[in-house]
Amino acid sequence: MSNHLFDAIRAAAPGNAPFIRINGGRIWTYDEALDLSGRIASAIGALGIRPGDRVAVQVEKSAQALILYLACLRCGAVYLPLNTAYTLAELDYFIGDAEPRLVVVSPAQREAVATIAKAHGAIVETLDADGTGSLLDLARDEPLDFVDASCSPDDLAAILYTSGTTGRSKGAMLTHGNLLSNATTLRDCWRVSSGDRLIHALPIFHTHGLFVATNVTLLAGASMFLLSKFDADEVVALMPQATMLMGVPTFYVRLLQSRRLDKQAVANMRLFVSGSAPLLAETHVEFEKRTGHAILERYGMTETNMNTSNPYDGARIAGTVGLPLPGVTVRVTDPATGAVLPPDETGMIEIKGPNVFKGYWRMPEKTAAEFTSDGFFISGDLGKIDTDGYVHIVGRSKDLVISGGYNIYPKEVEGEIDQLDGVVESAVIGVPHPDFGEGVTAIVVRKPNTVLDEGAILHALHDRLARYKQPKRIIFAEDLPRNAMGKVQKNVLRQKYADLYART
Ligand code: MCA
Ligand code: AMP
Repeated sequence: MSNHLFDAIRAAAPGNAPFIRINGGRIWTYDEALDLSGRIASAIGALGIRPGDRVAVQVEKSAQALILYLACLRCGAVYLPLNTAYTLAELDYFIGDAEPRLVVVSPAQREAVATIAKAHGAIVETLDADGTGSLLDLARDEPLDFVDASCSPDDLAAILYTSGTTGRSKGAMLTHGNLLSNATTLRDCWRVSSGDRLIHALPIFHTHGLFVATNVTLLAGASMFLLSKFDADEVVALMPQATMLMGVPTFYVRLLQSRRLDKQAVANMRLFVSGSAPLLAETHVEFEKRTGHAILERYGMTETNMNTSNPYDGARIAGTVGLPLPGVTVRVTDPATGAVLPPDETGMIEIKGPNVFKGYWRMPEKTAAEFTSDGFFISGDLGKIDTDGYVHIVGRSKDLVISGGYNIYPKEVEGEIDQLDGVVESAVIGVPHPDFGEGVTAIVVRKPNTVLDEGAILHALHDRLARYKQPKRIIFAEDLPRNAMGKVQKNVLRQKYADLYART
């Protein structure tokens, strides 16, 4: 019996060497982490979870939470991580759509989530930020000799929900083969080895923190400092003991605001990686000036894992996302005709390779619509490939805001605002924000004589939308600009409010 991804993780695990270092706390060796993953896998099996069943997990970041991910791989369950910022209303959708057999939440959430879970036929267990909880209680008495489920490259390892451009969020189905091939490629391209120590300050419910950071560390037998969240001072203080950092652009913007960041602080660091949102060229340039390190920018998506990366050796060019990864084909096509465009011409970025997902969970039509007839995934990102082969992202054809590395789907926010009494309509846009890259902003048209203000709208959204999706500003307007077809011209609004969050 072989388990495609976990066998590779096990083979790379350097026994008694450290895997997870909790800052100021305990060290988990590989042996300890793998032992506990076996016990949790056993406990999950005893709860009746079978290969292919979904296990939804909305828990704070901890070593045990990462070990739970490994446990799911080992028992062939499909791991479904959920942002801790999601409200109960959002959770209800994910649980209803994915139909997990087991939902793991923090003890404080148990009662509230149990009602939702029960309605969808799922059981609930708990895991707290300190690693305690009912799931770990069950795992404690399980034997160590867990037999891993057999999983082929095509079997599902995880479902990650991604903001949909039409309708609700879609579950991207990632296979063992997708995850193993991409992490192996990144490990090799970025020369990650057992001597590396990664500063892990990303959340573990998205591709970046879960697959890029964690799988690459595991497949290199390296170790990581697991931080509960990003804090610039804490990260700078750790650098002398670490060798790598992976982050979203907001990390680098905030690091540059720390006076402690200088050449001496980074003397032991080997690599700084950025992704999930565009890194401003000025951040790249300023970071290099201050530290001597050129940030390595790469480009990925939930559906595809990583597609391109600036080179480890060779020019890391500011404002580009680098070259297609080995085994991944990237092309740019004319959005109207589908014809492949020559270098330097801008069009739709399309991707093909072992990294590309299996499809959207229970949405065969949506899946088919996102692929070309020759099997390329249509990214929704607009870009070009220059004559040196570097990919440049110049915009998005999908209506999406990326704030601090989190994606926000404007339609979802507009839908919530439009439901409110006194609202005629709304348009949600992203405009430049000095910290988050883009700031979610709502332009709202009110009915005449309505006393609806910014505070009332934000209050109404509080229990409906995760905090990061809520507009940073709400602007009231008489009407929305429309083109001849009646479509709201968001580009006009983006231009009009471009300086809304400008540094003063
Ligand atoms: C927190 N807030 C945010 C965000 N994060 N608002 C907008 N956008 C955000 N990203 C809210 C908080 O709830 C808080 O609200 C207020 O903003 C200020 O919080 P602050 O303390 O500044 O935030 P933080 O806790 O420091 O978090 C900022 C962060 C964090 C460190 C940038 O958002 C983060 O870790 N982002 C990484 C996301 C990520 O991993 N993306 C990868 C997705 P209030 O105080 O009013 O309650 S994977 C992906 O995109 C693809 C596949 C790829 O290529 O990697
Ligand atoms: P997600 O929905 O989390 O999968 O986000 C994927 C999207 O993030 C991509 O389609 C891009 O629009 C964006 N993205 C990821 N990495 C980069 C990058 N390095 N530069 C610009 N955009 C990026």
